[in-house]
Amino acid sequence: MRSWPASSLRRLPGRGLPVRLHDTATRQVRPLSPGPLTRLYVCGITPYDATHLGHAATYLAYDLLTRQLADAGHEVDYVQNVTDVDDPLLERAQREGVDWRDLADQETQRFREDMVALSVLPPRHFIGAVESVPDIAAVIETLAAKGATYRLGADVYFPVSKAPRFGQIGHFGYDQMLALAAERGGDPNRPGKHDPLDPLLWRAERAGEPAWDSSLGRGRPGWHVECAAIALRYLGMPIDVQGGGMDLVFPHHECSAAHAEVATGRWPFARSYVHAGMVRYEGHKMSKSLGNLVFVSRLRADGVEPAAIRLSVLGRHYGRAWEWTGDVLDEGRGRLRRWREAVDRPAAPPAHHLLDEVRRYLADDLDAPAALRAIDRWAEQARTSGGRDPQAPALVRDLAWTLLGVAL
Ligand code: 5CA
Ligand code: ZN
Repeated sequence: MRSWPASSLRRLPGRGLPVRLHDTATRQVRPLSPGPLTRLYVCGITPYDATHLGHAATYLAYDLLTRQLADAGHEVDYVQNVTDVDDPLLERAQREGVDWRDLADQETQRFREDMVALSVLPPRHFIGAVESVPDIAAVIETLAAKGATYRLGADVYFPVSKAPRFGQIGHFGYDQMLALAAERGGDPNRPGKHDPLDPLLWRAERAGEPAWDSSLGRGRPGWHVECAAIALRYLGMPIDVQGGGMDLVFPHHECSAAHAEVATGRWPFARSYVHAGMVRYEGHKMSKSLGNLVFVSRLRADGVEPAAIRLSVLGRHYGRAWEWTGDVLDEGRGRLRRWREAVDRPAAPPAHHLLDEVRRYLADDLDAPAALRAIDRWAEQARTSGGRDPQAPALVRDLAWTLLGVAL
């Protein structure tokens, strides 16, 4: 699939610090220590509705990560998928009487436009499930050759008993895993499964559903093996970071990692599993299935500046859940206005120390709220006591753009 255009970064004096991130599997904030090339895989959208603020917050978290890695001198090989065939997309298309392909194309395009507006750096590879069907089928064949598949009717399942580390990413108890699988696209109650948690690898063709020919028979791929196959094909193992929202810890990331580890006979699939907190709205997780959504495109159409949306989101730590409200947006707008007033001055307080401080906070598990407060203090000082450094406004403009993606 086509990715979206990148906006260019500006060079900052000095260099960013090594990044530390919270890893769900070890439950620790740990150094990433990637090689010159950082391999990042982030789970992308299922394109049946427009980008909401929850999606935006998740992609902004990895955008922030990409910016810090680039500032620290790493090249980032970033892959993001698009689940352009799956149950919720097919159900929505059917309900609205549109072709599922048209719905997916249209919503994927809207997502690209929202990402460009929000200055989110593009993945190097933006890969759909449909274009990956042969790669996915190949991974399932490898699993079959290793005895790690079984048939239920014409469908193909993965026995979690073949994955020795299954459960070690999310650390959930068995009953919790059952409940989460039922809630998030699994079928624990289907009779005949070896273990209720076994995920579907290949769904044989059903009347009225899209299907592709493969050595497994005509059908379509399961969800978790989609991400395993795309990550293996475009990045290889181990990847440095597997990213996505907290709702993907189980079963999605647990199962993708299990597929990849059993297929390759190596582990870990990812050195770090990094998860963004859920954005809530009106008291519940913002979600397409609940319908309590605030769309990025709606805010933009209402005249809200993307930089204000970014600042609103970056004012919350990526790893924690938070609630979207009008106050959150007002805070982002107010901040943007105060920062712009400060950088519009001919001179301001020196900002080299501020750059160090912002780099330090962002390298420490992407602590954007602390970085924003540091810039607030500098802007407040500029307002109350002026300052005499004629280069400082340009430096703050550059650091806000390059490290935070905020155009001042
Ligand atoms: N296509 C799959 C991943 S392979 C999927 O989960 N698609 S999605 O459209 O439902 O979500 C896209 C991304 O946004 C995922 O990383 C998901 O974890 C994240 N996300 C969804 N809802 C929220 C929310 N309310 N807050 C934060 N992130 C969210
Ligand atoms: Zn995924």
